[in-house]
Amino acid sequence: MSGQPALFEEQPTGPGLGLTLIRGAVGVTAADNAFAALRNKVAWRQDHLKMFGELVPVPRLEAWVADEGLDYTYSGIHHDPDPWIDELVELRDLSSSHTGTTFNSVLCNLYRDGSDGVDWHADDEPEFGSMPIIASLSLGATRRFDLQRVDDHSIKVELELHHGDLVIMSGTTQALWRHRVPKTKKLVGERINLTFRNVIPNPTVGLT
Ligand SMILES: O=C(O)CCC(=O)C(=O)O
Ligand SMILES: [Mn+2]
Repeated sequence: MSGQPALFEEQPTGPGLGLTLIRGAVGVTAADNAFAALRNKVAWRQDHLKMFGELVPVPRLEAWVADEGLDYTYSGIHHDPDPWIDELVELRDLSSSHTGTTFNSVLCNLYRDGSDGVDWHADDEPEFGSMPIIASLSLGATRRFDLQRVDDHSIKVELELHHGDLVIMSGTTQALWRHRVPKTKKLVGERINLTFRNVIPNPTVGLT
């Protein structure tokens, strides 16, 4: 035995789906340490969504960490980024080594229990470009991750994401598919998910 974590690569397929799943991209001990550090150090905050004129809390805690000067709107709110911390830099660079691309930002989600989740959506904001490569790293409790074609909900992929698994979404995944982490009645512990993204800075900035 080499002591290296076992890497199992899976490639779920579907029309227009660009998805690679690397099981155990982060080994168990490193994933345990990363979870504990991020749980403590990330400035987790509760955001709210406006629904039918009322502000409702989103069912998870979030943080947006990025290079200085980038900004982003999520959950309907415009955010200035929090600064990078060492553990996120390390996981960002590990994710980059799997995609062969660089990331200048990460959206961090903390699902406290089964009543937290994220509803159907695509990460298709214009600031990510038309065919974004997004690397999504899971730490902590196992949760389901569902994808379905936007134009035909019967075309779907359902995955269980475990501690240390890395999902890479690319190509037309954000344009033609949507994804979610469903709430569950099962007793589940805390889960942290990091989605590394590359924000293309506003191209008009600096132009005269
Ligand atoms: O928690 C996950 O696995 C997915 C999170 C997600 O889709 C997002 O942050 O945009
Ligand atoms: Mn997403």
